[in-house]
Amino acid sequence: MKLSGVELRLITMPLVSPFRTSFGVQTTREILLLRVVTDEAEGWGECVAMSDPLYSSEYVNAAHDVLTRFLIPTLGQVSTLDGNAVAPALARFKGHRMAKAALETAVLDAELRAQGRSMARELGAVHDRVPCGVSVGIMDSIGELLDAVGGYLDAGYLRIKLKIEPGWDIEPVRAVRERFGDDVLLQVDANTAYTLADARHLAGLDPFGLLLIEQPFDEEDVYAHAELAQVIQTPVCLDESITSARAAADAIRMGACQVVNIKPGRVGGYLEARRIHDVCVANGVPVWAGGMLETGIGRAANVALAALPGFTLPGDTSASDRYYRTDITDPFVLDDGHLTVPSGPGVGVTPIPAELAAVTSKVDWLPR
Ligand code: OSB
Ligand code: MG
Repeated sequence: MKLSGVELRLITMPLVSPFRTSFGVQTTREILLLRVVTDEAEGWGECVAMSDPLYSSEYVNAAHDVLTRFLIPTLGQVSTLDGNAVAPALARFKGHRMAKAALETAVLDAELRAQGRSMARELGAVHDRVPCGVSVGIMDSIGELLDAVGGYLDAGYLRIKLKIEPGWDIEPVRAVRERFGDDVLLQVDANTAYTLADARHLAGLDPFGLLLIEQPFDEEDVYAHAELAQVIQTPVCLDESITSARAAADAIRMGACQVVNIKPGRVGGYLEARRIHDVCVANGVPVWAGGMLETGIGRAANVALAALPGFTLPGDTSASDRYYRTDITDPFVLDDGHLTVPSGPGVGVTPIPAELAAVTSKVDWLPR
């Protein structure tokens, strides 16, 4: 393919309810969407960077800047463009994986649409639907948490993930177990809120039969997770620390993770995400699909990835209405706790022009 240009579009979507994690509270989601135009087809990519650099060092305006000044102009120099050509072309620019992932995904989507192939088939999906979990934010009270969890279980979600932080950890887990029983698939996510000095405290989660504890320590503190794994029974899962297939291989070898959360944005794209899946499968490490409050565009690709054989745990692949009253694509709707893997060309969904226009704050067109 030949690149004609890239449209960068900033949208702001209100959340159905505030989402609180150990790093902050969100009431709206600001998102950078890319539309890559080539001589053969168009493709969409959703950048998962958030407004502020609190989950990772990336943030929306930085992604916009690096794409505009470096990544897109460099891609314009690639003579035969396809999904596989993107990462090598951009490799000399350090970091900015979320920005790179969005661009690679949009190019891959264009390539697949031109060929009439689906992202699921391209990645190696083996299921036509995937089981879904939900990420439940930190609440003001245990009562409010139990109402929220009860609502999600009634909606059919097959796994509950509780966000935790110091002061909101053992008691909410105990309360959910007491109210909903030991059969609920339950896990926790600390988003780096603890240090190794909290190891004894975190061992207090052991009696509750959790599937895993996700990223208790700093992104760069990989070895501390290996030490934690020696003193707690709950399996340790990494999210923020896994920035590449190489990082995953190292963490596994170190004993720092018994489970891996795979988020394509965090690792530079779906092709690297698939390599992480392959590394984990080769090491007998189960994986699951994380999420970043995606619109239908990003969600569609995540659901395709989650249909690979190594994704043996339900992911954060929730329905659209977990976060958004109105999605910019046809909404993903839970069916018996599952989402259907899109089978159309590319990611299989396209923004609805009117819905997209309603949430757009800025559009930039970068010709090749
Ligand atoms: O750590 O998985 C995380 C959302 C934003 C940033 C980080 C995380 C999350 C979630 C929600 O837990 C995932 C989702 O439902 O999209
Ligand atoms: Mg996480």
